[in-house]
Amino acid sequence: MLSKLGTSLREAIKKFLGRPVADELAVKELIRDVQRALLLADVNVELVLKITQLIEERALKEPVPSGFTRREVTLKVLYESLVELLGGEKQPKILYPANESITLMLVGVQGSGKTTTAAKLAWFYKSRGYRPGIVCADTFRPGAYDQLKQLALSVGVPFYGERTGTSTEIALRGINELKKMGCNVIIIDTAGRHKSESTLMEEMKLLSEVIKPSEVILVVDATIGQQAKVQAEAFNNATKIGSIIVTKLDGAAKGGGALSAVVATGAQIKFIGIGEKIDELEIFDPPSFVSRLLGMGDLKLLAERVKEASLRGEMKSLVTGKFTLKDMVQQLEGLKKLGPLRKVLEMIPGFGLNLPDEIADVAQEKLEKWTVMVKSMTKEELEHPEIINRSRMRRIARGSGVKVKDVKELLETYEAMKRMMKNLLRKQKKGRLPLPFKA
Ligand SMILES: Nc1nc2c(ncn2[C@@H]2O[C@H](COP(=O)(O)OP(=O)(O)OP(=O)(O)O)[C@@H](O)[C@H]2O)c(=O)[nH]1
Ligand SMILES: [Mg+2]
Repeated sequence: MLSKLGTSLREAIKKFLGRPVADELAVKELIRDVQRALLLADVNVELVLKITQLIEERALKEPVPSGFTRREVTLKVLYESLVELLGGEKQPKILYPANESITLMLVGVQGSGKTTTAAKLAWFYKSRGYRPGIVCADTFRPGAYDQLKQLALSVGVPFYGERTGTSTEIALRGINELKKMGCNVIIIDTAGRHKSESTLMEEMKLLSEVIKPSEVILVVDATIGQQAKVQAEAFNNATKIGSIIVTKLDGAAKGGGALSAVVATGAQIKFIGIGEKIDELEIFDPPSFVSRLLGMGDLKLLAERVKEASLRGEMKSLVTGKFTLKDMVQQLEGLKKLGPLRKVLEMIPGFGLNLPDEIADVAQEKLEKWTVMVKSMTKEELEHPEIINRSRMRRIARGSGVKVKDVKELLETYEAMKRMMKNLLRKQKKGRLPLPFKA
């Protein structure tokens, strides 16, 4: 699967690891190799430039937490960026409550793999205890009915089709019949062949309006590379695409291009097809996909460890340091760099839960405002915020171009944070504090 891209990325990493130091030169060389690998896999040029520029910046600038090296931070950044390029960490919705009856309508151009995928999906859901059924709503291609019926038989799931008639009526009757038989995942295969592309789109639009499926799934052939974007957009204009299945990733030299192009449209890839056989369908999970691609299962782990270590560093000074107003603003800034604050804090057991919402959700603009306010305070005010009375507040507000209530809010947040720190310290003394603080 994407073996060529995998090989060239692995070679780039090997070369990078062989360098005596991970300096700017080495990072630049790695970036160039990654660029070449992605371009060869037909990833869009602009996309490649954007992502590699980001990798370079982050690899050279991100602080190296103690116990780690620049080399490891660079690999972590490379891993994270590739995951992002392929859709990030968001998990697609695959499983449904058993008491829900869902209909999945597959659409796509001819030969993209809809019929095969319909059978693969039936097999997937059947082996997870669902009761799938398949409807053939392809009335265009002679042989579509028999192909699907045969496949349904081999999977061992109910099939509904009619040799003549209109797709909308057949689909409606099919859904009804299969529901009566107790099916809870109904998969509808549609035509890919048509008089023209516009009549195909019209039929899909009509069909989706009539049967109102739980989800329209676009099936795209990976061998077309970045052209997948055009297809995704065209279908999305006709009927709202819920998610995408990319087929034929086995051996597709342009697979990386297809995946990233689809992701760039904002669509979510649910499954990938990796062969002609019925069980050659996989849930698409960018983190594990990238780990496998790079041939380093532990890269994901490394990324997490680096993140945790920098977090620990930030948190430690937050908890143990003399906690002034200035510290608070600086620390919050530091934490924010590691990711969305709430998410970062959630990673620390026992911390996320206690955190007041106003701190966890603090927006970037607010932090910037706070930074300016802190700069308008005197040294004395910073060390002893309790002396900040109304007139001092007015002066600080004027000096930093904010309202008095903003200054008040900063002070209140500081108080809340300080209280929480005290609690944490107390717990730490009692030895009840979770791991990150003990280090
Ligand atoms: N290697 C490989 N072949 C696949 C995969 N998925 C589908 N195919 C093959 O692609 C060809 C076309 O698949 P179909 O499922 O008939 O495609 P379709 O979209 O239904 O085509 P039309 O009904 O003509 O629109 C078949 O030979 C399948 O075996 C895959 O993941 N890997
Ligand atoms: Mg078909």
